[in-house]
Amino acid sequence: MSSWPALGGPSTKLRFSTDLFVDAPAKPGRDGVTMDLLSTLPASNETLEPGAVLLRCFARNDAALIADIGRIAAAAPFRHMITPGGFAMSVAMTNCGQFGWITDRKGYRYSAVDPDSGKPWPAMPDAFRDLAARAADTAGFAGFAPDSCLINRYVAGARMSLHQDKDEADFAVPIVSVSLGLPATFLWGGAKRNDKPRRFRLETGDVVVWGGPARLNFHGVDPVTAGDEACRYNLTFRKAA
Ligand SMILES: O=C(O)CCC(=O)C(=O)O
Ligand SMILES: [Mn+2]
Repeated sequence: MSSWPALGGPSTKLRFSTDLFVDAPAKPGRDGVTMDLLSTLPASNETLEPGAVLLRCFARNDAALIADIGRIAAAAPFRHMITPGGFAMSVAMTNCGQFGWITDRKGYRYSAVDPDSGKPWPAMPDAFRDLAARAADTAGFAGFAPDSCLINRYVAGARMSLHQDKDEADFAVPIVSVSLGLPATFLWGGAKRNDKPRRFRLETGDVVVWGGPARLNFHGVDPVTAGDEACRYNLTFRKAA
């Protein structure tokens, strides 16, 4: 990723505990008992611009996906990674798949092992892989086979500033981004950092896919607001190598 601004101040001033919500039980989402109305919403596709599509209500199995996140986090706990500039990110992160995205004082990169444990990242669940491939296909990118899934956890106040995803080997391969839990406001910018971003509200089950001419567009997330769920999760599927 490109330059991340200071979010939480120097790492010694980390404000979020790394173990918050790791064991929080998954609440029913759009496919759950308490949200029957939402589960009847039709899926719809919205083109943000050529190469970028918002698939609303695409992931119907959000509660099952959140349960999978819990299992992954039990093996590779969420942590607030440190930017090369020495600041803790407000978003807590973990990964699954062959490669995981990491940042520390040495820079942004992919790693085949979790630096906290020295072990490989947990395997990517088949349900994750299938969802990502179906979403990419629906958006017009057939044959997407991610080798990496970054899992972001946003508690209230956590945000992600405008950035490009550019640590991957091949920008011809698209990105699939799945929203789960609390809603969020997604910032969709342009090819240049100072292009004014448009804002889209993302709800649990919504998926954004971008590739082709939009592959390097700037994007980010406004501070998440507290709500009925403990937090927001985002799954970012990419082909790292
Ligand atoms: O949380 C999101 O919706 C976006 C996450 C993202 O852009 C990233 O992790 O690179
Ligand atoms: Mn990104």
